[in-house]
Amino acid sequence: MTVRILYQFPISHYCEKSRWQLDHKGLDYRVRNLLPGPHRLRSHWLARISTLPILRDDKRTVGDSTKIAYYLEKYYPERPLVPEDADQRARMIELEQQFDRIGVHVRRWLYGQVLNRPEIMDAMLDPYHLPGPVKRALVPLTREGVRRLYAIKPKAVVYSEQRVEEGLALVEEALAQGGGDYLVADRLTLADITAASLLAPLVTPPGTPWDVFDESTLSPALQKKLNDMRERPAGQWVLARYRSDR
Ligand SMILES: N[C@@H](CCC(=O)N[C@@H](CS)C(=O)NCC(=O)O)C(=O)O
Repeated sequence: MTVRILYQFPISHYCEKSRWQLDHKGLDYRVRNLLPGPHRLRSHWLARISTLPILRDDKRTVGDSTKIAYYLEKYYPERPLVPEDADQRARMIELEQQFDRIGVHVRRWLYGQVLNRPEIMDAMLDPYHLPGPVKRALVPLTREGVRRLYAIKPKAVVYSEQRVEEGLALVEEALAQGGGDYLVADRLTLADITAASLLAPLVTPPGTPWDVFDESTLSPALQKKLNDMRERPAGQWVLARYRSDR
């Protein structure tokens, strides 16, 4: 039997991208949640990188959600996510790369708004069922680690907000060009999974790891911003993809 393990952080939208693809293909896998920070020992040992997701597929190990994506398409071609048509394929590859870059800005902008909220640290640390004193000791370390690692600084957060806007606009342009439910073809592709999973933390589809806030407790300005994102066509599209394809 093939041993297939996805090393991940449950809250990571890049890990969600790989989970979605594995689920779409109906491949059996187990997830192994690594503790943020110490995860680097394992990730370097497994794939010589510091980020998750990393997929172990029997004897092969692949790190990075995009590399995992093309690896899975190559070795598990059933329910393909790469179009056969050459023009559509080229467009899909381009969009996948663009949304992959936007994912960094989604993360920075959102952490810029909510990193101090306890729900974020709960979502990051609760999967590990740590004893209370250990969790309490890790909360400030993890929060400051995230702040440093992802450059959660006022200027950078403002810049990321613009890039998030561009990401949402890109979904709307692609949909207007194609005229259907999907970004490049008349069915789900890797571009859709990448865009929907990397934008999902903005619109928190029900049941996803980002659905952790009682939004009425957020500032009125942030509530309005999140509502606007959810209501515009790109936000509605992400929610529709979660309802129909996830
Ligand atoms: N390009 C990478 C990005 C993955 C990524 O940024 N993962 C974050 C979590 S969202 C991570 O592992 N951060 C921990 C670190 O950098 O130490 C991919 O697509 O897999």
